[in-house]
Amino acid sequence: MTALAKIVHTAPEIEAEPDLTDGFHLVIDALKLNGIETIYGVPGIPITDLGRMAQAAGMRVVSFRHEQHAGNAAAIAGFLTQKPGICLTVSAPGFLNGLTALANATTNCFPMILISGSSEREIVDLQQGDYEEMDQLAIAKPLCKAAFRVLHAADIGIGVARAIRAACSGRPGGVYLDLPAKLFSQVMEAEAGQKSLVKVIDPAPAQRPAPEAITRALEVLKSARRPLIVLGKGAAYAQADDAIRALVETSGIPYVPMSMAKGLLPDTHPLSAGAARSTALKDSDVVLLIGARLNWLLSHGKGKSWGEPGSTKFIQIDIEPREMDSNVEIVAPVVGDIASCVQALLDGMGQGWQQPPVDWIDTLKTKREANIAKMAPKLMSNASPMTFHAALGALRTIVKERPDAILVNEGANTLDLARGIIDMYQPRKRLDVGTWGIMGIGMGFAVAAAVETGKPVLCVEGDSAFGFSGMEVETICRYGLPVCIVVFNNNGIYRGTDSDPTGRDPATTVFVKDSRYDKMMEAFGGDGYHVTSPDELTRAVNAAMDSSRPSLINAVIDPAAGSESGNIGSLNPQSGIKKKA
Ligand code: ADP
Ligand code: TPW
Ligand code: MG
Repeated sequence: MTALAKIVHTAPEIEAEPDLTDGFHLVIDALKLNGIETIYGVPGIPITDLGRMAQAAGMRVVSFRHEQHAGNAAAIAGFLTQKPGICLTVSAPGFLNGLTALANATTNCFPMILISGSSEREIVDLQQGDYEEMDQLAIAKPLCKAAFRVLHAADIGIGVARAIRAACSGRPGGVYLDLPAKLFSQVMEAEAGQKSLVKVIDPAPAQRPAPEAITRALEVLKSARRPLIVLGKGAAYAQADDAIRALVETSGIPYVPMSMAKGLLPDTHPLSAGAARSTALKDSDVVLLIGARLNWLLSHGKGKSWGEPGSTKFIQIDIEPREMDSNVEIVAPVVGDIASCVQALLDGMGQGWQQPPVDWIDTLKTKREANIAKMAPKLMSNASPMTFHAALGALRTIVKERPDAILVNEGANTLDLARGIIDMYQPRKRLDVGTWGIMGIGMGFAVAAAVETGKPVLCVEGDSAFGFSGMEVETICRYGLPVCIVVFNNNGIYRGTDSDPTGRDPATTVFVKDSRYDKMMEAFGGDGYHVTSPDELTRAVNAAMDSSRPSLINAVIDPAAGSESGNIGSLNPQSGIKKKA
């Protein structure tokens, strides 16, 4: 049989079959053609082979334990690299697990593509109960920037190209790409397949601001007595680091960084007003927003945080024209990409630029120094159990000594206090809960930060926050990533001291007392540490980071030290029913 088959196959009169390709290979080729080298996901029908083949084709495929964390990894990969991060999931439940991350990416303006396999259209549309049946495209649409479905292998190139362009151009965001199971096995001629692929040229084209917008902005800025620059995570994303630094230093205008913009200029920069934030916002008369929205994080640009109504004029640089006037009037909208807009402002300032009045700079400097001095003793406390401040004082020194490490941070007190206490020195080194204040980004962000940058990662996690993605310590161990997790273990959410008034159950905000999160890391072969003092914490973090091994430090924090909701307790509604005296 074998010999005959061979003869038949090699017989000259039989035409050689053309080389073939299929949906699986075309998806991989389309991503690779566009410089995408990493996929974050969870395997299963119908995308198991896609992951295998991508790995075989030299792509990095990072398999998670839950899609939400793979999605968060993809989202932050997008933020760090300006290329859309890819998350790959199975149909309905896997897709839904990834969707939270896609919506969060869109909310934060991170470019990301969620690629999900889906069930048979004919069955789904007639609601006949297919395996993991769901109209995924319809569900994704309102939650992301754009959503596409590809039905024919010949359209994969265009589908991927559209997804990339939608994710990266203008205001970046999350894109959903629906790939029905049948697509993957569709076959076509390899040559035609290659020709159908599209390399996206200039996925995020420069958008230069109108010259009159720049003139207007400079006029307003010149009129200021107490000007302020607010740098947001859009400014960090834009990778216009040198131009932004030059703008701050040439203009001599003090700046306040939003959380993920910390480090764009070092927090120790003389023009940093971060430690005098309240005074800076309240007393400024002209504010230049660069890649920061006037949302809740900036008190919507009005109210107590901003001084007398109408006393602050806003200039705003943003790529999204509809962002202008979203909360208050923007007297000088500058629509364009941050690199071009900042450069245009710098060019317009020219030689004769007048620095802001000295008394304004001095006011902020005095306030900053007073706030730093007030904080200093708390950071040095050796009390046992540790306070948040004492533990963060130790970590602040470590980050100063290791400025290229990436800091991932989530929790309530653990987040708000770390943001204020830990100075950052380099751009895009602080990754956190972003616009939604979402818990659960920790391990996904940590994995992608390590994979995309090759730098060491330090995660500072509330014990509740860590629990949202804690199972991914196995992923961190499996891939051997240089991630050091510090769990601030105060036995609960905000505090570990609540009790159920009826005495029946644990309070809703507390966890098992004195848990040993370090043992979770040891379970998968990583290193666990258990510390109760700032000195022990310092030694453990240094040892962990020197080893470059997956490590988890269980840092015991005083259960009574935290406050409800961290710094945003004012957003917590209180019962309208007054208690009887
Ligand atoms: P933060 O939370 O740090 O204040 P936001 O997420 O609210 O930051 O704002 C980021 C803003 O940056 C968004 O309005 C987004 O449109 C904008 N943005 C993102 N990338 C760019 C870019 N390259 N050029 C201009 N604006 C950008
Ligand atoms: C997806 C609500 C905000 S902060 C937090 C929760 C549950 C945890 C705070 O406890 P933690 O920090 O991490 O121990 P600490 O230091 O104050 O004790 N679900 C989601 N997102 C949010 N924001 C919540 C719930 C929340
Ligand atoms: Mg806690």
